[in-house]
Amino acid sequence: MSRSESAASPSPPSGASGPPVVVSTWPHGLPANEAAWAVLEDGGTALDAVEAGVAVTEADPEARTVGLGGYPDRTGVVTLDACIMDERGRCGAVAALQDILHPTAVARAVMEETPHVLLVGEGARTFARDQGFDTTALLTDQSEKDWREWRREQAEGQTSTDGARPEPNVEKAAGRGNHDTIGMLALDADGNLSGACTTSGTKWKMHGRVGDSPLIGAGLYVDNEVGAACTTGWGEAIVRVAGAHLAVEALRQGASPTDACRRVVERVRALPTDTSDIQVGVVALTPEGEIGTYALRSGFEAGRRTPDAENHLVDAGHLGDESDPQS
Ligand code: SD4
Repeated sequence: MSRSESAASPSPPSGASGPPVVVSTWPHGLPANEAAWAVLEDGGTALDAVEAGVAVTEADPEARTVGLGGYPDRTGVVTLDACIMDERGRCGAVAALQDILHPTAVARAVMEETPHVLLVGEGARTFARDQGFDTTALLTDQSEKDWREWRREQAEGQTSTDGARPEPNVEKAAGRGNHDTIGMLALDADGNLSGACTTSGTKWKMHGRVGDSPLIGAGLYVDNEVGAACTTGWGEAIVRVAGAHLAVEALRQGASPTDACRRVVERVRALPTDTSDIQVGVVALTPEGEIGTYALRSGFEAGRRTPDAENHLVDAGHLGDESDPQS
């Protein structure tokens, strides 16, 4: 038995409840789920539900790596990544987008109004403005203060630019920290799946850096026949295993949603790079309404709302790691 198998935590129950269902990453997913649930309960589509859900987090200045109030990059600029995908395999995304409060809505406009999938940087911003999106100053006083503090520590040699690499885990008690990306998956009453993923990325990232979150197949993938998956955590690792697509393909091969998510983090663990100081979390949802979630290490939770269960957090199973004090 391998070290990770012997130390792995048990898989949490994820039973199918039937539609509608909404599931999302981290504790801040709970208020986002409520907004998505209101759409689903009203007979709305999964696509509308995920857009409405993640918009709550995008507008929340306390969610420190999503939208308004997100940590800036190392030049002090907040840049946002987001994507959305529906039951027909349609998808849209934006990356390194500045000054727009709801990047997921812009991603949806890319999907619906252009022949493209991904717009980046100034092109994405111009497109958003052309589509009627207002500009918003995304750098809050708190984020600017934190950035100035980080720069001061840099100048004093207390941290290196490796500060752009995330701490291993969330500030679990507060549910806030360096891993606040929201990925959301929904199943509507018609049995259709959609998903969205939105983030300001890792804090103090290089200007122009794009993570997994806006990349279809890495941060999000939806296949109405077999299921949907979204990811959170250190994007460079998730991109390298095409995390969300990997989970969906595992579902296609007959894996349970929990096992499908576990396969992703096992592949991350097997990367030929040091993964001892990163976190990766994965969530999957099937057309039957069964959810699964798994993480590289402890501390990852998913918010889940079903017809049978009020909005609640599900503790993800995780691979064991004796070097991780929190595992
Ligand atoms: C990124 N995956 O930009 C995002 C960050 C994240 O929870 O998910 N944090 O790499």
